[in-house]
Amino acid sequence: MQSDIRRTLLDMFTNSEDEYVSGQKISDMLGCSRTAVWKHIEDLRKEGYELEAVRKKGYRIVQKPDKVSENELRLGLHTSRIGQSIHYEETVDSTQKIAHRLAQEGTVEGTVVVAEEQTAGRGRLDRAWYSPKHTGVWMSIILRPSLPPQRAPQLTLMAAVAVAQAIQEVTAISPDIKWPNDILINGKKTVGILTEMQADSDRIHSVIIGLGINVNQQKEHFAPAIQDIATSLKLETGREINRALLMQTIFLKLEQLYDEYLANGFKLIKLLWEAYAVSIGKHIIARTLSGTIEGFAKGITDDGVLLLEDAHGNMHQIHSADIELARR
Ligand code: BTX
Repeated sequence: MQSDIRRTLLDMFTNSEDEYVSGQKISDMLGCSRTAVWKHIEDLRKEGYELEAVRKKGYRIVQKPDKVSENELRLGLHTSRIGQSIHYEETVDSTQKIAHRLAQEGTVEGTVVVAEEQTAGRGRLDRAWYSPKHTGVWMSIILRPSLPPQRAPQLTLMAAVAVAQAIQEVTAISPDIKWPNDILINGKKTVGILTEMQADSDRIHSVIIGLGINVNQQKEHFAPAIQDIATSLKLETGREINRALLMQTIFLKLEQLYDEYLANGFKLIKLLWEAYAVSIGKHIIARTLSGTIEGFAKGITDDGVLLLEDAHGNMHQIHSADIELARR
């Protein structure tokens, strides 16, 4: 099927929500015969869409295939920027790498790079991120805020809130956020966020938010080294989660928070972040590149920096670290 016909059809089904779309309407919109409409519907079925046809009413999509390609993400997408441009590949080394190149080439804000599998997914500090095929969401989102680079950490926290809200909406589980970028369920890592940017000394050109979300993995899908520290949404809910729906929900939450952030600053996002945070108001150990500090996590600053008070009452500002709860 031609991609513009597919796109018009999927948009039509999106705009009609759960209503049936009549064969006549489709044939008018596409400017083709009713027989051709039937053929296009059959093509969608072959791609894995489950379509219901009811006499005198028309067609309705009952289920879409569990892929995260552009078609599946377009059907039901309600954003105006984030996710409007999708770069999809079956297998990549790292979506961050492709996103960096697209950002350099001037791609539009809100462009999303997504893959079914990553062979060299990256975490922070060049750690590996396991991204097995068809089981998770491995994507990079490009934003272009006109801001000084010091404010970029706020965008990591914003992304964490958007993902936490989306998980809550789709699965009814309220996840925890561990500063700065882990999303945990029952103490196990479900999401990792890697924020990188292209900037000069006073202005951000683009921020690339890499999101790795464990969605439908079973325990044996995880490498032995992380089986005890990682979990997936399926393991926690006991049911398969539609990855495209989860992504669309993230796009919408992120766009709403980003608009709020650009209009009114970090205030509301900080409050929302604090409501999900498990690491604040507790004794923690922070491992930074320059050493380990133990103390009481007082909160985050307006810049998204972690404030840690040690046993001598000294206050430390932590910009980047791995943290864990101290046993006391
Ligand atoms: P991080 O450095 O906080 O976490 C990396 C650590 O997490 C690893 O050292 C390992 O212990 C553990 N880990 C690795 N894979 C998984 C997994 N699937 N689930 C749970 N724990 C795991 C977090 O870094 C940032 C990860 C961002 C990944 C996204 S995916 C899309 C984009 N492309 C890309 O290459 N990276 C980002």
